[in-house]
Amino acid sequence: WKKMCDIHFKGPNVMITGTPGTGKTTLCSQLVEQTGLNLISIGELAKDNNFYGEYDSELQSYELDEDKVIDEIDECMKEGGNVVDYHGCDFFPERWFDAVFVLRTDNTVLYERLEKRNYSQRKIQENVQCEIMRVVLDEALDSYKSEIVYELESDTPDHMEQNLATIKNWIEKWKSEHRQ
Ligand code: DAT
Repeated sequence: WKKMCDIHFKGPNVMITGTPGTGKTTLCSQLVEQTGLNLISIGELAKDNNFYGEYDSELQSYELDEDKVIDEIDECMKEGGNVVDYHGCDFFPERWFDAVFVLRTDNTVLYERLEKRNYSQRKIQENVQCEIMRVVLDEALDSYKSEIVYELESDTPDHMEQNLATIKNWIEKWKSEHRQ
């Protein structure tokens, strides 16, 4: 009985994280289309519900009201079967996730992607620095057991295809191990 309760009955919860521009949105949209899992984009959720705190002039963006985000999606996460897309991962309850995939991109490639977004030079530099310093990967490794953290290279369309296949395989394996 205890074991049954520990299992997310709709499937695993998967986190897709990485510096802005590494390909989370693109990957997640294909992943949910191909697996039927439920997409939770934390950025969209915050925008739709105005889950914002103070304006951070350094980062040129609003701080996220993390408590409101957690309250809003906790029930859904308890049931399982979700793909969560966000550029940070340290404030979520550790128990939510069965796997955390961290997308990584070469600095030159990332720079070019962010330039196309009309970000200011400062914001581009900050994000590229964040990627060089592997901030999000370290955050994932500090917040979750290393066995569930996977680093995926996301520089080219071929990488995107490979990453999709890797994550889909991981989901199938999880389901077979949990008899779903
Ligand atoms: P994120 O959601 O992490 O900010 P995105 O999915 O919006 O990133 O991708 C940013 C841009 O880069 C978008 O134009 C698609 C492109 N891109 C992302 N991953 C890629 C990859 N592996 N190969 C080629 N282009 C990619």
